[in-house]
Amino acid sequence: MNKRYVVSMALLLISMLAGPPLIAQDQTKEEKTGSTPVSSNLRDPKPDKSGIQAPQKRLGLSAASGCQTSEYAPPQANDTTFVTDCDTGLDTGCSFRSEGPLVFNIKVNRVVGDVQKLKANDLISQTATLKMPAYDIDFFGGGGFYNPERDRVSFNGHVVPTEFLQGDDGIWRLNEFEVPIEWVNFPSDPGPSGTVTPADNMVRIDIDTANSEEVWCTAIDWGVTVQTPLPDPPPQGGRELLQNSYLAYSPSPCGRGLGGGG
Ligand SMILES: [Ca+2]
Ligand SMILES: [Ca+2]
Ligand SMILES: [Ca+2]
Repeated sequence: MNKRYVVSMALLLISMLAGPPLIAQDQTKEEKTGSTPVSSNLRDPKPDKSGIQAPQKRLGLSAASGCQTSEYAPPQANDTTFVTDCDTGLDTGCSFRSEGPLVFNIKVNRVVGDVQKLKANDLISQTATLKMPAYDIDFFGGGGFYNPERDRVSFNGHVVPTEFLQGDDGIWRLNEFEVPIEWVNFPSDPGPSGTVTPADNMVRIDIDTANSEEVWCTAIDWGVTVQTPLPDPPPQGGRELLQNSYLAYSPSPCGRGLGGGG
């Protein structure tokens, strides 16, 4: 047995033990996932003509989580935090422009009275915070072939100051926008024996505003508006103003001494 024969037998044995080449496995994987891999991030894949939905269309955690479709749980609602988790424009699956705009309503059920007066006396925050988890915002996508994803956010008809949703390919991102407190619709005072009718606050997302062709899709899980809670106890000289202006409606039974003198 010569030396060359031993070496070639050894090489044959090694190649048999190593199994099929890794490259072949990767190709098989890519063929299964379809034409354009999402990771290329040139554009979002659309549902094909057979009605089979693109991977992004199937959002959602377990059924046990109700309307929650992102990993961000909505905050607990209270008398300064107003939450909408289920609405027609929410939990839609990744939606393109022709499936939008995404519109949902945050109901505010707290009467505050004269916002300008409260603001002038530092008894209410200057701004409210609008929060929402947004899915798959390809803010840096397009690879030079298409404009990146620009989804415009409006609150009660006003475009929010920073205008667009932020995020990245294939992930949820919690977005926050500061809006002037005057943009928030509060319910009107129903009087001492009346019932508060919650005020509608409309959030609208115009999808993929930077491309003429439909390139990008997105989804929203929930929306929230938050105001800074009123000071408790009210500052010097503030109590009378609060009693006159910040009405008695409070779902919490603990009573903060803000009763509207009914
Ligand atoms: Ca994407
Ligand atoms: Ca997208
Ligand atoms: Ca939801």
